[in-house]
Amino acid sequence: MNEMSPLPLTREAFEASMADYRAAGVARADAIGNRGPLVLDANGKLHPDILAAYWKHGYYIFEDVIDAGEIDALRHDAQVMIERAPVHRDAKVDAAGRPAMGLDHQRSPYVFAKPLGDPWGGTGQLGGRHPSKMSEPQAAADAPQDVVFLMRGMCQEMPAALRLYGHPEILAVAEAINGDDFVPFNDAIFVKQPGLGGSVAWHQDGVTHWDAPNWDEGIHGFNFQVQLYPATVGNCLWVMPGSHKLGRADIKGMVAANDGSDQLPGAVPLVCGAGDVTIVNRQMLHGSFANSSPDLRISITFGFHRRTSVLGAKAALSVESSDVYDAQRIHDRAAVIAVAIDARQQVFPMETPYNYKPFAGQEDAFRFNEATFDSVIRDYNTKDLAI
Ligand SMILES: O=C(O)CCC(=O)C(=O)O
Repeated sequence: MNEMSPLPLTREAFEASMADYRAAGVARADAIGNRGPLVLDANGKLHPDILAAYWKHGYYIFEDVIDAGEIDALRHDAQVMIERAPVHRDAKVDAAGRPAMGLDHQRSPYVFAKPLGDPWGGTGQLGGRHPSKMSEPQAAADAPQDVVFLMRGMCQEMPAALRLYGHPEILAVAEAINGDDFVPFNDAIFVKQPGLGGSVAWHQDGVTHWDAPNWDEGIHGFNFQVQLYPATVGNCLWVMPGSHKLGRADIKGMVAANDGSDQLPGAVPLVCGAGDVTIVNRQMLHGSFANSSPDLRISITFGFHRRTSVLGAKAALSVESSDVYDAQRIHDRAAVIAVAIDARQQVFPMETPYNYKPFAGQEDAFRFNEATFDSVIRDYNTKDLAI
């Protein structure tokens, strides 16, 4: 006899089922702390206590890094991208009937999910790194067929995001963690619309270096998330503190041992204000639940690696699988940082620009202008360095 699968929970029942888990997670996060201002010393280096706290727990929340004016510009540009998305995943026009954004991009900027759905859990997508499916509460009867879940290509389509990519304090953190020859990974904007946003099943980001002889807790790099709106306990990212040190997690086994529930014990919610910036180690076990809350979350996510982790590595995740990352490929993708630093400087001339060592002395060749937009920024994400 076939077993009947349980009916999906209503939004209300799903919210109720999360209440105790959320309260316990918040208490655990408060006990750990791991949040505060982004403090650089007189030489522009990240404060060693923050760095130690990051390596200990695998994450850190920097409070109030991006000011209100910059957040407004980012919200505006993100909203334009959302409005210009194809009206559903197979459409060529947006909701207003205009040609959708990105039809001329080599990689489509948009990834869709079903309302409150889990597009990756239990599938082989992205190297099969999301082995277990999340709860999928019932969406409202009038929910759209598809919702924007991820947006890619921000440095090409969002002027404010290109400037963010050159943010001096953010890049100082990347240097502190990965060394001054750090290199980019990729970027993606997670859009969690209220009552509609999909879940991101529990996973670890890194896929290539788990069995490397020189494996350590930093070998797969880390991701920033810049929060454009408050990230609440009802819609935020959850992480498992310390899991970046433990090697590959048996996620299916963990869910099975938890009576099949995706409310994995020990995790903490990364509750943030707008303008806060998180760092999360790419070896951390992390995920987010369907956004049944009334609050929008938009998280601009971009990562960086040690150069040694990437040089000579074979492509993984959503990068063309035949690619091998040689010095030229790294240079071409890292040039986005150099151009972003100049794009930022043109708008914030009073700020001291970040000095990106791999491009020291080449600044004039990588000013932000029409020529470098075409040669460096256009379709830059076909050169992502995913591992
Ligand atoms: O923000 C989220 O909901 C998911 C983020 C995530 O999975 C990632 O950055 O790898």
